[in-house]
Amino acid sequence: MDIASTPADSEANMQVADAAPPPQAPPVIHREDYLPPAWLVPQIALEFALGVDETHVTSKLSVQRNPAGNGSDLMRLNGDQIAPLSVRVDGEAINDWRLDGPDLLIELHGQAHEIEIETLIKPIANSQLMGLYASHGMLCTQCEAEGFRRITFFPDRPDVLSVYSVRMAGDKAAFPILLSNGNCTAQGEGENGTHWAEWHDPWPKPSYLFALVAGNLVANSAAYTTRSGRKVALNIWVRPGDESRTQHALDSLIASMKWDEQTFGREYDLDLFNVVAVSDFNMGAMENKGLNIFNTRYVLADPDTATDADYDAIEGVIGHEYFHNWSGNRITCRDWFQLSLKEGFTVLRDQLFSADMGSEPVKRIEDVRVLRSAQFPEDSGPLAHPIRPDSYQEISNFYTATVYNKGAEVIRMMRTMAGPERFRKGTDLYFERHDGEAATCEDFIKAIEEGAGLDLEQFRLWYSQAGTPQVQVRMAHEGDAVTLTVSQAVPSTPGQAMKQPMPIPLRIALFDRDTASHDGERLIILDKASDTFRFEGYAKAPVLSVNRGFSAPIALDVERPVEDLVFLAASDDDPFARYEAMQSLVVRHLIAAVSDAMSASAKAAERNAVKRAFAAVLDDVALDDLMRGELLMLPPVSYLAEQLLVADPSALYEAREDLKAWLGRELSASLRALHDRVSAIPYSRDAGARGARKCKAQALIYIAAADPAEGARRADTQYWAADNMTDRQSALSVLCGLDVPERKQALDDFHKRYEGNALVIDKWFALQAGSTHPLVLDHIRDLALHPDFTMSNPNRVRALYMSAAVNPKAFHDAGGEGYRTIGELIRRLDPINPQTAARFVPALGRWRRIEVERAHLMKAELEKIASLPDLSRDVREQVTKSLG
Ligand code: 0A1
Ligand code: ZN
Repeated sequence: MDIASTPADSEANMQVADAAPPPQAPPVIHREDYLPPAWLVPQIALEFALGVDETHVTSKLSVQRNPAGNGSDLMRLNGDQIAPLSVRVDGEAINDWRLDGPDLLIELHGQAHEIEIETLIKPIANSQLMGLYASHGMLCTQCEAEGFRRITFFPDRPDVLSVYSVRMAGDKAAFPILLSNGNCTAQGEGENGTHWAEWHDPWPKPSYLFALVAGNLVANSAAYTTRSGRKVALNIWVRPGDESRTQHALDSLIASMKWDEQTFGREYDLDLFNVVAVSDFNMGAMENKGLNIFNTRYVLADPDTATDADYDAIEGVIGHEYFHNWSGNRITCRDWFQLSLKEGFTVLRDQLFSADMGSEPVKRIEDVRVLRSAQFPEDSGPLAHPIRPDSYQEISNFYTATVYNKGAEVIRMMRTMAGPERFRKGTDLYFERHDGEAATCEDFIKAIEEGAGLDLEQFRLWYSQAGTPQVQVRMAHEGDAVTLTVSQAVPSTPGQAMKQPMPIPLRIALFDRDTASHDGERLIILDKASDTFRFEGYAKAPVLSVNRGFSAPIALDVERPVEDLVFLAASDDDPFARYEAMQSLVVRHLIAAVSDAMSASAKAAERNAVKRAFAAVLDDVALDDLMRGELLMLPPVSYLAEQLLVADPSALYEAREDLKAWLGRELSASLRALHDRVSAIPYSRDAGARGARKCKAQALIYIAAADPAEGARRADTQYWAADNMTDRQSALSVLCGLDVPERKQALDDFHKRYEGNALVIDKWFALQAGSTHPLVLDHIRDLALHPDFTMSNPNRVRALYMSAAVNPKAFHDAGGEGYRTIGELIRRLDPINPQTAARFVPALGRWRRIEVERAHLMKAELEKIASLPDLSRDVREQVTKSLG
């Protein structure tokens, strides 16, 4: 559909229609149909008379014909569930406006006009949490992607950039703090206990970056001086009582600002940077210009209530939103198909930042783990799409692991091929060339090509082709030469049956078996369907280490003896490759365990190889504990299932549990010694102590799997002795999976201890719903009826139901109870919060890759959802594609 054009409308002067439009398939929007807007809005002045029940909005737009537009006299102003109270053009009330569905159309004949529109909105009734909504008496906005149109009529598309002036007035007691983008230019007292504030943002921005917050908030503040000497006031705003948990967020913000100056040469551009934490939020956080709005989850932390992983996530998300100031705000997206332009690049930036702040190898492993468990399944299922999609029905459905995480991997490959210095030249050129513009992925690629001196002609396929490339590597050794035969196949995905070969950068090393060393790493680029690479000077067959550092986001099939994997797991000098060798050993063993393809003795030999590799990790004194903890983690069932065309998730789950218990028994002495050693290390936030806690959690898992009584004893001791949430949570997680009396005592204590702290009560729900307890489904049913459960808070919904959906024991229960639970959730949540409801569909959508009996049950749930007449566009799109 032409997103800028104005379809002919015979019903002139139609006023707001109350009746719902007849149900019809939502229109499909195509990337290729992009047209520049006919009208631009260089300036907008907004006035808000604030109230939780009703907020009155007056919007004054200065509009101008777009010289690059199609010359149409019709201006389309998008709306969503709003009605105009009045419309004025150049000061005169007009009534020849009309509605086209939810949008307002106004005919304009001159070159430039002033338009004024009044609307009335009801924040308290806004359960979708898009637009202006109420949360605990506070008012806040969420406008990305298309929320601004729920506040006022506007060309709500990212290529319309405006300078915003905002005035807001409201009851001072209810809303003592009034915030918007940019700088506060004036404020004062009004009548009857009201006050007002005016804000001005000098940087033109699209409507999705508009933000407003009004409420009772307190700030943890600091000052930051940029490298060119600009003094910036920083504030982390939270509800009174939460301020003691904001220091880590503030420290992370300062670190992000410094890092972006040093690493990408990017400096902040306003005198004020506000972050507001809100407990009702659909996503993680939002990069509104100068006024980031965050889910409390990514702001609040102290050792008693937040785990080490929570601390890391806060640092990463604070960095991510801050980095958007350049990759997203100064340069934004021309249209939503270009979402990965800002998201893929910003994820890469936040990954590099976190790596620099902590352990680079551990961060890399964590990022790959997320990619494999969230993005690989997406890429091989019915919702697969390229990082730059070609079409969508509801853009909210495209805030995906593909656009974000694979998007980051694709840009990381450019960086690998260019090297960090040349890559930086490319990003410098991009920022310089497109500053102030709404750009495209193609603009980014061209800037990197020119700035970094790369030829990315064929590489562009990574933007247009979906699916994880399957790469096969075979090594032959003859005389003193090694030949690698490398081939690729990009699988078919919906709408893309045939694929072309893509350039795949592979970092490789050839190890000497005796000295456990290699003669230098090489970068080879496979850009054909199949190719050979020859290396001379190897009298003995070396051990191949390939895709080091996960240099390409691919699935690798390397034929090599199990002994080579044991060797690499113990000796590879690339920490990622070492981790990868461990994972490959486990994956090989578990896939063999659920298939009949291998003899019992061969299976036992593979299992012994896993044990030897684990023993080496436990015994290696040179290894730091953060890395040790990482290497001890077993791959999740979702990743194991990816290896099979059709999987029986319960069989994989059982095999994984069996392996855990067997390793726990076989390595019992070392695991207990590890748990004892790390338990003696006192709490601190330094890497050594964090590593100790990670190992403590892993050791406990294996000990409990092997010997539940010993596991319960140790977990119980750890729970009650804990002086931090990391240890308390890892102990409670183990107790949750055991049928022991200590379980209920600890769970009751946890609830009582943290009553009133929503984020910790979320953990209480998540731990139970994600547990391996035999009665986990009964627990989930009871938790849904718990007085603390509510469908109106996305964090709480995710804590209970997302934990259930990713828990193979609960979700894939043979009787179908797990599928019914998630199906029912989607049906009940859709009318309340469609965006969050739609996020649960992909779990059921994988039915084609699941064994036939379960597949029927999953499909039946999808069909039941599809049969509902009033489904949201969000859920409708995901369900239709999942069934199609
Ligand atoms: N741009 C944000 C993500 C985001 C997208 C949509 C939202 O609507 C509820 C909220 C946030 C980011 O990448 O952080
Ligand atoms: Zn982002």
